[in-house]
Amino acid sequence: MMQSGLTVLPSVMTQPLPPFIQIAEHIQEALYKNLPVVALESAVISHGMPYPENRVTALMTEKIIRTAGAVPATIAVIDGVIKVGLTAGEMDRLAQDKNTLKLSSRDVLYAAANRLTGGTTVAGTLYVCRTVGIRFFVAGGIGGVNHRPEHKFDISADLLEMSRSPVVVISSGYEFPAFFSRKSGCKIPYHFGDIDSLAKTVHTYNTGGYPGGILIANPIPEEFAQDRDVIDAIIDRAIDAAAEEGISGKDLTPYLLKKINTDTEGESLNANIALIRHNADIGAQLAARCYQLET
Ligand code: PSU
Repeated sequence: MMQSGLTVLPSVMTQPLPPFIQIAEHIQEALYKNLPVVALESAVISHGMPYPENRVTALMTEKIIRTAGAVPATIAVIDGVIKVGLTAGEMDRLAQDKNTLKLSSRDVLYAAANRLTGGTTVAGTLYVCRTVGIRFFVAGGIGGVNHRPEHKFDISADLLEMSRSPVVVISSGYEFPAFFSRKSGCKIPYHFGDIDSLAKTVHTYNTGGYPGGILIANPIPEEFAQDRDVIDAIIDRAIDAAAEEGISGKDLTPYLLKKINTDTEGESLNANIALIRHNADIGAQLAARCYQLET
């Protein structure tokens, strides 16, 4: 994973960044001082939720991370500049402008080269985290393998990037916990009941030279969890509709989220907001605890 603990400064401090990557000053300072910085993706703002819930949730998520003792860093590409930390105006633009792009890892530098604007997916955000030395990252959901490969075999770049980025990702899953429901029927290799035991293990990976990332699958809070059979049937119908309309690739997840939200009469959006907030709280506490263990 990342090299060993405290003595290692993030790569941002040891090599100059190209001019098209800009880190907000307070985040640069936090990285320099080795304070816990937690990245946030922005495709969830541009493509994952409707306005104004997307904007409200993004701001609230940053606040939760601050309250839990870490520094939030929302990442996006604005007019060709890869921004680590957004201004309120930039956040507004991503939330409201319907023409922004959804940027996976392969797309981020294309957007930079061509002065485009877009929200970064988990994969796109991980690429930036790796480049600037951010080690913790909170997301709502990750991309996965299309439920039914017979329609169109589709594997999200999120999975590849997580395997090769030395970053701890806190999300409510795709498999294991299954995003809207707390269980998926798939087994998870390790289970942690509290932040301290999780932090000890993450710290050991961080200092032990592990070359890949760690995915922390944090189940959706009980009161917002959907009945698995009910939500699976709704998701199945949405996948069928997508296949009928010829929707695939990067358009699939936004299409499904929208359709599932309509079909659950807004309940899935409430669930999505609740789980992101919960992930932000757990992720920031974990980052803060891991940084304490390093000092
Ligand atoms: N799942 C959600 N909400 C989201 C996404 C996934 O519940 O907003 C977004 C994330 O940005 C994720 C991306 O990284 O979709 C995955 O898209 P794709 O499968 O096209 O890689």
